[in-house]
Amino acid sequence: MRIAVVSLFPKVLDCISDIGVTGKAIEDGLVALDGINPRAYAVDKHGSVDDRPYGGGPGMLMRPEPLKSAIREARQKIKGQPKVVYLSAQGVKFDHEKALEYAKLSELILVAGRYEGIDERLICQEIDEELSIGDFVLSGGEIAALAVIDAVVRQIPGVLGHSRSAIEESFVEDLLEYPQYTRPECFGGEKVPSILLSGNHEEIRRWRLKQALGRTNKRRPDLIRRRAMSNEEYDLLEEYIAESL
Ligand code: 4H7
Repeated sequence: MRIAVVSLFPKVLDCISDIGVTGKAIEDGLVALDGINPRAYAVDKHGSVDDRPYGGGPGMLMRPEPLKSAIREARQKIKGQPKVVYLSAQGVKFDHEKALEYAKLSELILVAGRYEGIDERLICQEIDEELSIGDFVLSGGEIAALAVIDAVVRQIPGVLGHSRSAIEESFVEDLLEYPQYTRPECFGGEKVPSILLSGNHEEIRRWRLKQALGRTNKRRPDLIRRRAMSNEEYDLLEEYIAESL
């Protein structure tokens, strides 16, 4: 997969190209990541990339000409038929399903806005989808782009090892993760739940499923509601609720 990020601060890409799962995916040649800076395509002698909004009001907007040239350059650079995505709080919500959808693409361009955003005509002319990583405001689209790249790259076949892919499946099931423990057995006066030391794999599986159901029900009732539950799961959730009263 070839990914280009159009940003006034392409250096932020170092955060994911140098380390971890994303860094390894690039190293292994599964992902190519490029930053394109609109500053390089400024049309005036001062290199300005912002301007005042028509109609007045606070703040500045990104000038459309350098941004359009940068997106065109990104299209040239990564070739193929890229999906062009603009990160903004006005976008459709990014989630696991979207990550799977994007992971199937072979070319992706992410446009990170600064100032108060971009000219609406540029959105019409160049952007295929406006995408939001959540209901909050960021100072720029870069951090949203990084989050999307990280989540998408993990879903590209071959990026995660087999055992890690299996663990990943859990969110596909619409459940939050169960609590986890490592050594020492007693920490800050609290013991590891004894069932996890029992070696009884069937009981451990049931305990973990029960915890996952219980905390999903408590923290994300929206996820529980849209989920079909087996009889076992229904019983385990009932037990969890009864025990937490
Ligand atoms: C587009 C338009 C994404 C992008 C405006 C980006 C939240 C998300 C941005 C703006 C983003 C998200 C610029 C408006 C900075 C606010 C202070 C960049 N914020 N900004 N202003 N939820 N900000 O995905």
